[in-house]
Amino acid sequence: MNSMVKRLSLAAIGALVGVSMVSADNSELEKVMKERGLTQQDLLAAAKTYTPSGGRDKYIVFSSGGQSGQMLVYGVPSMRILKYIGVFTPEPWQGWGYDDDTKKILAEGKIRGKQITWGDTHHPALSETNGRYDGKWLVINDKANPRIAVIDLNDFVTKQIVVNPLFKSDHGGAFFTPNSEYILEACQYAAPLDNNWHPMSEYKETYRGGVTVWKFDPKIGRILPDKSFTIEFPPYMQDLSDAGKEASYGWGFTNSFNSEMYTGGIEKGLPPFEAGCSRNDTDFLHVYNWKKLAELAKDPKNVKVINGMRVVPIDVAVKNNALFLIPEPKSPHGVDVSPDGKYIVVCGKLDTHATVYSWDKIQKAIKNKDFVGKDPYGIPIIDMKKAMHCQAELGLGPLHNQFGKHWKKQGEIYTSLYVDSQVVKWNYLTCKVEDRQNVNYNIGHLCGMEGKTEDPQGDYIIALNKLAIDRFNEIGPLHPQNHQLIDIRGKKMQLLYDMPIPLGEPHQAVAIRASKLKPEVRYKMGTNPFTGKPHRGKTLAGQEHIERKGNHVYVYGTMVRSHINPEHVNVNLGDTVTFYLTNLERAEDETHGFTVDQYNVHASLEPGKTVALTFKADREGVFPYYCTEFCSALHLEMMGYLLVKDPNKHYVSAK
Ligand code: K7E
Ligand code: RUQ
Ligand code: CUA
Repeated sequence: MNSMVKRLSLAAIGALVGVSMVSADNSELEKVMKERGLTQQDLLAAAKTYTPSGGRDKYIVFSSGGQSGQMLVYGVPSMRILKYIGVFTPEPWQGWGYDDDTKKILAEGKIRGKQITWGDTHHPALSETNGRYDGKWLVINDKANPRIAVIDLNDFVTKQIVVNPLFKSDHGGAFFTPNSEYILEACQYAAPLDNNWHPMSEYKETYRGGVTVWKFDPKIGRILPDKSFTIEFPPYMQDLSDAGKEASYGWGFTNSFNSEMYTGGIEKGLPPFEAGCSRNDTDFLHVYNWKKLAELAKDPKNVKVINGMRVVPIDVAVKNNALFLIPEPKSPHGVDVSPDGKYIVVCGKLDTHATVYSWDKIQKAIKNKDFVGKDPYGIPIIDMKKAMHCQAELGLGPLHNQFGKHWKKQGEIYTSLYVDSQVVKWNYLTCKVEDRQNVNYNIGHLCGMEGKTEDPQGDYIIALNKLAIDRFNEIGPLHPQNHQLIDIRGKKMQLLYDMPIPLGEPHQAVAIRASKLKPEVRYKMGTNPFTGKPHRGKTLAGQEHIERKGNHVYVYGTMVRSHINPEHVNVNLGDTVTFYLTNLERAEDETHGFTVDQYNVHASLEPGKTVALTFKADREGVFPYYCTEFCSALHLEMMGYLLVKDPNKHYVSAK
């Protein structure tokens, strides 16, 4: 270890950790530092992230859970994981996918009749009012099975899943427009928008990309599919998107790669996709006026309806000056609009630059018709030189951007470099690089504190790294991902903390000030969280009973420390059984869980919640049911029996 550790002045440590220390503490601190090999820098980092018991975080991060199809929630700067949210995938603790009401939400995500039980979540977005996070709703996309889910930040529960009826994969969403009027969802891999077979040889004629503009009602927090539409794009492969704001309000920006419209085919002796897709020096940034297109889409003359969704064809968008292309360096990935909407920053995986476009210049170019031609689909291509503000030489593999607090005067922006494994701080007004921070390793997205809103908070950047390699204890060939917290308050960035993410690849995360979130701690008694209304099975103390309607037995039950009422339920083999259960607790965090052994049902009953569990009593026998949360000293006594009797069998009494 270095000599700095050994000979660290005690006064310096005191100053560092911000306490005046008595000498006994000093020797203790020195001892710990020595034992654990900690440097002065480490102590400072610890002091910046350590949160004493009962402490709170300044920011809350909502991270994609990648292939888990879930989301995770953690605090900053402590980097403590607070919650997993079941979204596209069953999550047993929350009963997500194991009780009737959550099964219904998961079933909304069926694609052409098939229940899909996994998701590849990429991009979460928080609802906005005037371009600022309002802390009400959270949405996330599933790339593999193009769907958008809506999560209610009143209880952090998924309330809606909407399937894109046209795309076969999506990537460049979900992104809210500045007043949460719409959610943008861009296609990724071009495919026929209908559900029919079309050969690869007809790629240019029948394969398409696009952006679905989902109408969102911020009052009720639901996507309204009937009021949504899709803008047809050529069969370039669309990538990330961002919504314009302030100066560029009403417009959307979506990157694409494969402007070659390459279709591959090694079996035909053609180069593989990755070679064929990146032959051109430039790809296209799609610039479209969603506001105007939303108006146009109201007239049936302007749309074709495919799989029940209105689609604005390319020629209609072009004719109405609502769709343009701008060349961008090849293989672009992230596109991020500055807080005032005046600049659009594009990063290309195969280019060492970030390209800054000026919205002013784009508008002028459109007005003066500074086009270099049209693409094969008739979309005007804006002259790149006329639209560009500057280019910054950043390094290898720039992917994504986030804005800092001093964006306005100093153009403060942070960009991830995938190949170089760095975060670069630079100035998007001058295109000058200011600082670099190595990360471990191969960063994808980075997450600023409200760093993509009109009001970036600065403070921290989180590097969302793809590889952890040697950062943690060995746990076999599959490593966790590594989220690294970086302090950006000083002139130089300082790496503070490594957090392993063992859930899936969290492509993107969004952070909000914790003070903006006001979640409930209990439901109004007997609530169905998915309707917000009293549950059909709501049962209060004294109302417990069992009802039979034909072959269906309904149990109206309650749970409260430390009793399940009723305690015995007798049914016949082959009956359908529905347990309605209400948690009568008012005390914070007095959650009960409920299962019937061997029947694959489970529910989480937070205070005030009513759940429904329906299953077929298809096996004879005696099945204990019990509370699955250790809720009191008499928790193990919180149980009962389901007795399933075969009515056609003659039982001999044992007595
Ligand atoms: Cu860069 Cu899907 Cu946003 Cu992964 S994407 S990193
Ligand atoms: S026990 S009901 Cu092993 Cu303490 Cu958990
Ligand atoms: Cu209720 Cu254990």
